Amino acid sequence: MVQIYGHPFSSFTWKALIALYERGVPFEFRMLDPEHKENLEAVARLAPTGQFPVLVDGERVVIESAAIIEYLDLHHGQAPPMVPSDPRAAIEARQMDGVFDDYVMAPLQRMVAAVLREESKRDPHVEGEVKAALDKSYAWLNAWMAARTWAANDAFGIADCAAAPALFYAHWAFPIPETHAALRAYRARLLARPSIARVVDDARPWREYFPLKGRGEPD
Ligand SMILES: N[C@@H](CCC(=O)N[C@@H](CS)C(=O)NCC(=O)O)C(=O)O
Repeated sequence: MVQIYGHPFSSFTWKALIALYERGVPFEFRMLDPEHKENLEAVARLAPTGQFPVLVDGERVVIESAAIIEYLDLHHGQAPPMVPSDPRAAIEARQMDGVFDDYVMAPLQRMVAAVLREESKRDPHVEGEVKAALDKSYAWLNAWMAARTWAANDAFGIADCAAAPALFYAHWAFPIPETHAALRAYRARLLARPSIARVVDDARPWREYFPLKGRGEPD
């Protein structure tokens, strides 16, 4: 059976889990926490900088959430592929996967890293720079989503797997303005999807550990 190393509160673990649930793939979850040192050691060995999720399928190891999703498309599950098999349509899917990872999740991770640093070593410019980046991303995504249900190709796919955790956590820390109705409606649509409701619910016990909690409402 496929094994997935990750943590239920981790955004990139969500991305892989959503694809696993969407495609109905049975898997064994390998928890990354201090009680499971053997899992931490495995990930430190398998991923270049110990980042997760990591998928293990027999002898095969796949790192990077997007690569894991593409691997599942090819080898496991029954649903339509998360990345369309038509290479022309796949461009939009990969484009939007990158947009959510790089222009929503990455700035948020930068902010999380900044506040986890001890106070005397914090860079005072990070918050303003992250907010400016997210303001631009939110405005662009609001226009992109104006006539769309899902982020790419009119079908649920890899871009939505990336969007769900990115918009969930980003909105919690830097609320999406009410004027961005299309983007807010898209986030609500994502949260109503069963695969995504499941990862959100499974992560509830760790909410108090979100370093940016208290700035907005998660849902
Ligand atoms: N590009 C990677 C990003 C993975 C990533 O940033 N994972 C976070 C958890 S959400 C992580 O490993 N954090 C721990 C660390 O950076 O040491 C992917 O798509 O899988």
